[in-house]
Amino acid sequence: MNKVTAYANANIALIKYWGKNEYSLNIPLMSSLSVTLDNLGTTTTVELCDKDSLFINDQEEKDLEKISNFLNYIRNYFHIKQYFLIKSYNNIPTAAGLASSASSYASITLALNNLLKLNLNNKELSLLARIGSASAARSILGGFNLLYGAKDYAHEQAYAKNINSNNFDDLTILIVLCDTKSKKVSSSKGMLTAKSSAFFETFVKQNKNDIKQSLIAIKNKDFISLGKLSELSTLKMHSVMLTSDPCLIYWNEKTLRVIKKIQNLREKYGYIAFFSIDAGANVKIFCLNKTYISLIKKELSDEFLDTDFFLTGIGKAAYVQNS
Ligand code: 2P0
Repeated sequence: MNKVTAYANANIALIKYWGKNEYSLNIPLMSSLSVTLDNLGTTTTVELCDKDSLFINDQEEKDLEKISNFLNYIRNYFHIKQYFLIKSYNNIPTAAGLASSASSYASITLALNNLLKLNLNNKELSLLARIGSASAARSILGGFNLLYGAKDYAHEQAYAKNINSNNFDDLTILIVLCDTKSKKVSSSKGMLTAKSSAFFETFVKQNKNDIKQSLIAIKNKDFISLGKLSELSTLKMHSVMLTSDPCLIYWNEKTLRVIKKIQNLREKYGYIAFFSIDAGANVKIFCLNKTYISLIKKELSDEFLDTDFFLTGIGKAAYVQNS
């Protein structure tokens, strides 16, 4: 076997993390709670080669720093000497705050696990994927996941664990594409200045309770509580970004108009949806089921002409396609 292909879905955190306690190992300073998306992600083929190279959607990557750090970690940790040719295909825009790095590194991790016969279990896969990109730790798994993080955590403690979420099987997600270009400041770079915000400490301090309350809401199928906690987590994270030095603004005008539209629709129809925004301009809208999402999509399409949408739901764990 000299080539392995694996697929992983992207994920969106309902309770966000922003900031790391250790940057080379990507250990998050706080926990995050995410949903794995359905059919939106990355297919990666890995094969042995005489040097490392990475192609994303058939384009060779010139900046190999992130992938080299990851592959060097694997070579050191597992005492191997091989180099790799990695070809990834995203069916979502790359580096636009749509979690393409999560699905990329989860798929690369799984493909390497198979190619090198590492026989890692889910916890070990999640730990390893996190070295590539912290959010990738969550894309190894399907459904709802909790990625542990804290300011004193060591490598072995920061992995993602699946949470029972049968209550929300019908959760439907509409992604409104407000900007598909790659962002100017990556999440990794943006997080480096998080501590400069006066609000950062409060954001970190509230994380434990945000996670606890969200887990209770999921258990009780309490869509409104989960939505309120999730929206607030997004707004708290973006407040930190806005008040960091230098100031980080990932939103654009359309982002704000979509937020306002959701608020207006809630006034009209009740609490039928909530939003989430990552390190990018795109807005993800969560609905309890398909009925309301169709209504929301129609309202948004009527107002935001020439806008593309992705409709998705709860996705499955990463898997090997062929080897
Ligand atoms: C999250 N984000 O919890 C937060 C919210 C973006 C905003 O995880 O530097 O993929 O590659 O480890 O973890 C995206 O950043 O960054 C992310 P790196 P990561 O989903």
